[in-house]
Amino acid sequence: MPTPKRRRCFRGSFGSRIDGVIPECGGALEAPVSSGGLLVGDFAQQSSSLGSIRWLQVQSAPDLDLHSQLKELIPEQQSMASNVVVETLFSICSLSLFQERLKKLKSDHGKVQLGNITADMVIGGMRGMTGLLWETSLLDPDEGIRFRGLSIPECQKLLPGAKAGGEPLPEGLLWLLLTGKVPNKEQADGLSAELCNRAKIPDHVFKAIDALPVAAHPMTQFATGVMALQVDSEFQKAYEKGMPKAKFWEPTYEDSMNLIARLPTVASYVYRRQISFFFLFLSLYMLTLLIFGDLVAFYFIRKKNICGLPYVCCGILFRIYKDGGIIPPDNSLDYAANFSHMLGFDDPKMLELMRLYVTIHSDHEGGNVSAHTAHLVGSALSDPYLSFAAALNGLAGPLHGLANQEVLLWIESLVKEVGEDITTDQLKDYVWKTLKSGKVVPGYGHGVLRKTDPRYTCQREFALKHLPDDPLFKLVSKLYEVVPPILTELGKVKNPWPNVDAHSGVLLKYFGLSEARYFTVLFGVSRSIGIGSQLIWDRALGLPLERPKSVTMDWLESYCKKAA
Ligand code: AMX
Repeated sequence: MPTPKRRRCFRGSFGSRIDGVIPECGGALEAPVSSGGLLVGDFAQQSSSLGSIRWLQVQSAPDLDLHSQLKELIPEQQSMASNVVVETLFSICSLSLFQERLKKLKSDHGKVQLGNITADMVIGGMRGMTGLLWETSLLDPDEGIRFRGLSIPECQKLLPGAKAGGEPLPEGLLWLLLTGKVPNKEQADGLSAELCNRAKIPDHVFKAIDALPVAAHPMTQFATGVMALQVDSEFQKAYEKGMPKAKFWEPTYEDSMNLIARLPTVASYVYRRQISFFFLFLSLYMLTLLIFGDLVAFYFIRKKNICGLPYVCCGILFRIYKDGGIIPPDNSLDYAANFSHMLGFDDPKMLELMRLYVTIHSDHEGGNVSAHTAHLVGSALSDPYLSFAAALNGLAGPLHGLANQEVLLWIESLVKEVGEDITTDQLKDYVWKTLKSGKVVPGYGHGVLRKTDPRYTCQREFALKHLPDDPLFKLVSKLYEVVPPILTELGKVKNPWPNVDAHSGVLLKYFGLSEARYFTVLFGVSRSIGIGSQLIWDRALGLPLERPKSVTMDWLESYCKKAA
């Protein structure tokens, strides 16, 4: 294999150079992106707020595929660091540096305190308690997410798009999350092709989904599909046969890549089998009309007797939403475009939206419910399918991923109640009514963020570019003015600003994807990219079983009394 052209620079927490050949480590973000594998964008990754590591992002060498790049990064000898040869290897091999760093961190600084754990934190859902390693992304309360050091605007600028200046390809982000390097277009395209090749779904997966009623929530259907995919887990097979710990990452890589590749097909199957209740009702009426005549049909509908034969017939006739049947993949398309195509949306702007959507929803550091769940379950050496299915069940909660569904339903009920031409006062009344009824304003607030979510901002920019006159977009913009002051006035909300979910629904609806109950599935497909990448690193770094300590109220009370 030819030696890759690559330049790297690592700096340890103490400013010392660990490896690399670039003396001028503070390079330019503005460097033009070129194809061909030379360094395109050397720039210092923003150091974490803890000031741990600065890692220069470099474009990947063109002559290595993703697996080879990872294989080069991840040595097989993680657990043999005392061996001199391996130590030498560590010094030239970047992932070895991570492993060595981790070991050194533990041995040199294992006792350093990262903050005080207060009783508030224990009672309050562990907010602000640093307790997880998550390599792929880091969330700053004010600035928002950085994927391997890159902010969303930087990703939009540096990651390859389907066309020049277009939205980033999620394949590029996957590459970035896994390797820490910005891929070139050729590498991103190669990864698209690899994901296509991995996207074959065994028939039992569809049968498992079909066993559920079509009215089951799409997230239930989706998680069922993921559990059915687990039958093919490479990790489980390899673990049953027996493999050294240093090898764990390899079948985890296979499973994660297969999972990411297969999810769009499973998710679009779930979408295409959704019944539109309007169509169901219409079909029921028409069929009953056909069989029993006008009056009987009227009787059925009045009595809402939609069980039995008419229901089954209509279910068969209209079980597929948009009556298009299952759309096969188009392997000439990239990951997000193919997903959109399989859902039934081929408008080039919708394809761009899907690229942006999948990219920005992919990862949000490790503490959020879905990411943390996957990390926790994976720490028991449950394979990526099991870990990700668990994550999906967390994502399906209304305070987390289901918020995108809630936002559109909330906006639609507002429009139904007041109309699209709504005054600011009417909007304020509606928000207060929501709060007074004991509900949260969906799409606003966050467990970590304290400013407007940059994922909201980039969707807003997309809307300003592609659908500036859409009435629902205008309504979303108006809500941006009205909601934060009201939430601030409540006095208890720590972040009155919109999050990612406040915007996504109206964009999807604009392009025809209007079934709000389905939205969280899209979020789930995207989240597999971050979760899958981190699971590979969890196993590569040999991270242990997660097992925090819990206490009882009695224990906490008596401890606090003694401490006072
Ligand atoms: N509307 C009404 N009340 C809100 C609120 C909102 N949007 N956001 C926070 N609050 C309330 C909380 O319910 C809490 O009330 P309580 O003390 O009576 O229980 C109080 O303000 C303090 O909460 P917080 O510390 O500001 O937030 P948190 O970390 O406890 O919760 C979140 C964060 C996201 C669950 C919350 O802001 C919320 O419920 N938002 C609406 C749902 C939503 O949009 N979720 C999506 C988040 C992003 C994602 O994961 N996809």
